[in-house]
Amino acid sequence: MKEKLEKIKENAKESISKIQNLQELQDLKVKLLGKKSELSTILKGLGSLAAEERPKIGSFVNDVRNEIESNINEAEKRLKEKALSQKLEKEKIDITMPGTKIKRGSKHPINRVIEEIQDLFVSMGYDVVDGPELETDEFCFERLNLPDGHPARDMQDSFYITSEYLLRTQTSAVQARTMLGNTEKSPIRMICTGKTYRREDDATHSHQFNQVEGLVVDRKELNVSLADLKGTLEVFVKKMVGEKSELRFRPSYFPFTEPSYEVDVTCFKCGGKGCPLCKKTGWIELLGAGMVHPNVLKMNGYDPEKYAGFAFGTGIDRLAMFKYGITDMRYLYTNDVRFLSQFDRKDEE
Ligand code: FA5
Repeated sequence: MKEKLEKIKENAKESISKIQNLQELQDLKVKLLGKKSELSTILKGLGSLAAEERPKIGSFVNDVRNEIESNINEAEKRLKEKALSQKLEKEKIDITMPGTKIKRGSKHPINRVIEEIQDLFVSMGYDVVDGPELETDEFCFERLNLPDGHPARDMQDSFYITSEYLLRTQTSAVQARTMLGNTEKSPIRMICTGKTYRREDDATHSHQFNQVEGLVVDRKELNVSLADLKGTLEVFVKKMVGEKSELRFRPSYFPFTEPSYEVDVTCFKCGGKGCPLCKKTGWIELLGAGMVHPNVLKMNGYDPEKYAGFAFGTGIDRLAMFKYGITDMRYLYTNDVRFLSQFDRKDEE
């Protein structure tokens, strides 16, 4: 019997040493130590042995069992380590490989300029107000002293949706809305930035563009004057285009202001010497402005005997062109990443 057990032990040792994976080891364990194994059969048969043989053989069977178990445990440990190192080898990461660059978006130059304008005027105590892009003829023209048939309507080629509704041609529409909406008729100091639309399309004109409108209305005795308008526009333009730029007020015509001016600024390219961009004049037209027309005050609920105001408006796209030296307005709307990425975190530099 002892020989038989010795043989079982030796065979088990050899089989265990040949095992290559944990599943095979598990199957072998069942075969060697399970209920149907040779060892279990011997244990079950101990009762038929002579009484003096039984303890000796019993203890030998246990020794063999312990040894097989310890061989299995060792093999298990070895195979687990092997499996782990195989897994690590397979999942190895080359930390010296260059990473994938994640491209970051950037603020659109128009939005940068809008934010800068809003910050400046808020710091001077202005409110930032909004108005609809789909506007009525009433607010875009009539309440701005431009009745139906007025020749100045031809100055802005409009996109009419119906005979009553159009895509606003100017943010001046928000002037009328603000005055009319202010039921308390308290002083107004507001700017409005937003999209505007006209039937135009070339290097300096887009069918969709952005304007900023400014409006100040206060009691007449406070002397809201052209000097205030001039001072305000000087701060505005110098901040946006550069401290060295000078302003020139040219008498002009807008139906909603009287007197009206077009405001030119020294050419950002040649500094006023004259170049092809400014058509050798040294000046570039930037803004429309003037004192709010008494008719506009009256039509929108302010008594022109008691109130006075000034208004100004300019194209934000044109400001962005000056600020960043962009030569064609259409670049601003083609969404070309090669163009847009040049403005990546420009103002953080
Ligand atoms: C006006 O729109 C007046 N509402 C401005 C104003 C406001 C005058 C308050 C007086 C008081 P104008 O049509 O000139 O004015 O346009 C103002 C600016 O908008 C222009 O100087 C230009 O910068 C910009 N602009 C006009 N048309 C276009 C266009 N098609 N594409 C891009 N910018 C444009």
